[in-house]
Order: sequence, then structure tokens, then C-alpha cells
Amino acid sequence: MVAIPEIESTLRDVGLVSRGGFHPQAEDRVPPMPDEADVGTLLLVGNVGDAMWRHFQAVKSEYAADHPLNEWSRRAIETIAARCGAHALFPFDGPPYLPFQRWAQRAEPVAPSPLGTLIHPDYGLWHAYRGALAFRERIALPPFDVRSIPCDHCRDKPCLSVCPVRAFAAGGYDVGACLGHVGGEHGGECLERGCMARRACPVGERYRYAADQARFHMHAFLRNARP
Ligand code: B12
Repeated sequence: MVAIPEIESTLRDVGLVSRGGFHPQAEDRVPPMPDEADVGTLLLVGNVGDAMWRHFQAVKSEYAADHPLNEWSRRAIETIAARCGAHALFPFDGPPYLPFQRWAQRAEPVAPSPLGTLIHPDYGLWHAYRGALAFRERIALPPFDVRSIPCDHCRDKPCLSVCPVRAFAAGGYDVGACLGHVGGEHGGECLERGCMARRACPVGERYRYAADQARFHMHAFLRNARP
């Protein structure tokens, strides 16, 4: 049976990291293995800071322009899955989308920030999920790392006040207002340097995405989220 440290080292080779795992229950709605067997262990895979970006950037031009990072993720994670006898699942396959944010909260000490994206006590908002490895076996996992949620102690919540179009003001995320701003004549600051609300968060400073990585994500968002 594969061990977690072995998988972690294979992921690190392409700039990815294990984002924790859990033993799924029926209510987790983890799809079965290709032969319909139940999944014994689900391991989330993601990116933290700029490690993945450095690997992806070097080969970006080999991938089609529409969704290069998704294609890169699929190739990298399916290769790793085949090597360790797992089945790969992806957050971008859908709709309907797999509940990666719910799974993430089972696997690691992350919680919804006021922006809707999950905050991690160390990485802040500078992380995401690129896939998951589903194993038939029940692999031994380290104990869940219980941590406090930074937003619970953040009095000023600058993330909620800096957005020029108040896209997060009403307790949800106004995608239309956000897109209108980012793609409009005053959206350059978000489009070229990354979402101002996300950048206003003081947590995880050293994991902040570099300018070219932030620009890539914002351009992809604008290209793909428009109706
Ligand atoms: C559809 C989608 C979008 C849509 C619409 C999002 C919306 N209306 O909120 C669009 C295209 C606009 C979008 C944009 C972005 N997205 Co998006 N998106 C998704 C996607 C593919 C599916 C979400 C979904 O429908 N899940 C299905 C439901 C059933 O899953 P669930 O886990 O049970 O649901 C949880 C979430 O819905 C969450 N939630 C969602 N919105 C809100 C809002 C609030 C206030 C709260 C408290 C919770 C919450 O709560 C649920 C329970 O935990 C996910 C990937 C995925 N598979 O989850 C990424 C995902 C959520 N997106 C992500 C990101 C990073 C972004 C962007 C910031 C990208 C960028 N430009 O850099 C932007 C901006 C979003 C923002 N500022 O909040 C990340 C978030 C990572 C994280 N740290 O949590 C995800 C997980 C993708 C990934 N690869 O990691 N996204």
C-alpha cells in the first residue's frame, strides 16, 4: 500500500502539495471508484504560494490557451494517480461540480472566509485545489490539525471594504458586479495585480501569489466566467 510521505514527495516534484485527506462517509458525496467500489481514502491535492506556478509556467505554452492550468493539473495528477493506484478527481470537471470546498474542510483546518474562498491559518487565501486522489484502501492519515480560524479574530475585515464595487458586501459573492469591474475601464488594478479584496487579507503574507501568477488567474477568470 502507498504511504502518504511517498505521495507527498511525488507531488512536490511538480510543485503540488497534499492538502490533507479523510476517510469518506456517505454524506461526503465522494463518487465511487471506476469499478463502483467505495472510496476508502480521499487525498486532496493543491497549490500553496508560488511553487506550482514555477513548474507550470515553464511548460504553459504546451497547453491549449483556454484552460492551460486545468489541463496541466489533469496530466500531472493523473500520472501520479496511475503510479500509486489511485483514481483522480478534479474541481473543474462539471457542472455539476464536485464539492471540493466541503471536502477541504474535512481534510485540513480551512474555513470559508467572508469572500467565500477558504482561508488557511498559515497560507491565508493563497492556495487552491488542483485535484484529489481517491484510493480504495483506508490509508492511515495524520490526526486532523485543529487550528483557530483567522477571520474569527480579524476585527476590521479589510477584505470586505476594499472592493470598489462591493461584490462581497451583501454576504454573498456578486459575480456579475465583480466581472463588470474587472473587465471594465477601472478594473486594471484587480486584473493585473489580483483581486483587491483577496490582497487586503493580512494572513499568509509570505505565500502571496507573484504578480504574473495573479495576472494569469484574473485573466482566466475574466475569460471563463463571462456568461
Ligand atoms: C463555479 C466556481 C466559480 C464561479 C462562481 C463562484 C460563486 N458563485 O461563488 C466563478 C467562475 C465566478 C468563480 C470564481 C472564482 N473562483 Co471559483 N470555483 C468554482 C467551482 C468550480 C465550483 C463551486 C461549486 O459550485 N461547488 C459545488 C458545491 C456543491 O461545492 P461545496 O464545496 O459543497 O460548496 C461550498 C462552496 O460553495 C462554499 N461557498 C461558495 N460561495 C460561498 C460564499 C460564501 C459567503 C461562503 C461562506 C461559502 C461559499 O460553501 C460551500 C460549502 O463549503 C469551484 C471548484 C469546486 N469544485 O468546488 C471553484 C473554487 C471555489 N474557486 C476558487 C477560486 C480561487 C476562485 C477565484 C478567486 C479565481 C481567481 N480569479 O483567482 C474566483 C473569484 C471568486 C471569489 N472571489 O470568491 C477556488 C477556491 C479555493 C479556496 N481557497 O477556497 C475553488 C475551490 C477552485 C480551486 N481550484 O481551488 N468560481
